[in-house]
Amino acid sequence: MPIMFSASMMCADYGHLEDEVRALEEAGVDAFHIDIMDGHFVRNFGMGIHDLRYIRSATRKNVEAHLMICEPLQYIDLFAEIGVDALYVHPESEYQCAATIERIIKKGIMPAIAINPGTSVEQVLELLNIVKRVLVMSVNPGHAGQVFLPHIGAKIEKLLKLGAEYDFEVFWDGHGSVENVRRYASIGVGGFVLGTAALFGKGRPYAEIIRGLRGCVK
Ligand code: S6P
Ligand code: MG
Repeated sequence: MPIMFSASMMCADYGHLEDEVRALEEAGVDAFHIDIMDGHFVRNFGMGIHDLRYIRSATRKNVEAHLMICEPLQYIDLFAEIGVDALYVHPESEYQCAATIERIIKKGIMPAIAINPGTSVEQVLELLNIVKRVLVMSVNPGHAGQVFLPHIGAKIEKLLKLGAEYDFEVFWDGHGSVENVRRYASIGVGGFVLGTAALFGKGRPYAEIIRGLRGCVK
């Protein structure tokens, strides 16, 4: 399976969002990653519904929303109406995460969880039965441009072993550097969210960067 690269749009240049979407599409990113934050679940305000709606209207590529918000169940229908392809919810964000995942499945959206550096595989084990993707946060959620926490390597290895048994893919979010992409793609991580570590603000064309990343995961 080819490795999937998602562009973390909170790192994009908002003064030229349309150009950014076009350039990233032409560069060959597989999906647009939209970080939605509510100022409670994480101490930041990331992207909002208007950003998501615009990016959805601007591309035919997959659009995935990473919900860093408290109690996301009440908003799943809204995200379905906007037309997202995948939804990542945090099990830490509500008591009945399985019910939220059920709702996501019912709406025909790819069900996925994102797990914080402080959350163990054992804490989310039952949810692995009903999700198709697990996004491992290698930084605490809320901000781009952080240093990654190496202890998540052991969690990734555990999840990769369980992936075949439970039928889900393992993706990476947070400091997706060239080095981390090379290393973790080689052991089975199927996709990476790319922010400032590898893709944005580098002063090089996105197409050249994505070509380089694809070259290093062959
Ligand atoms: C963090 C968010 C991420 C970041 C992305 C930034 O809360 O979920 O999607 O935007 O990981 O990447 P980088 O390379 O700047 O750490
Ligand atoms: Mg994210």
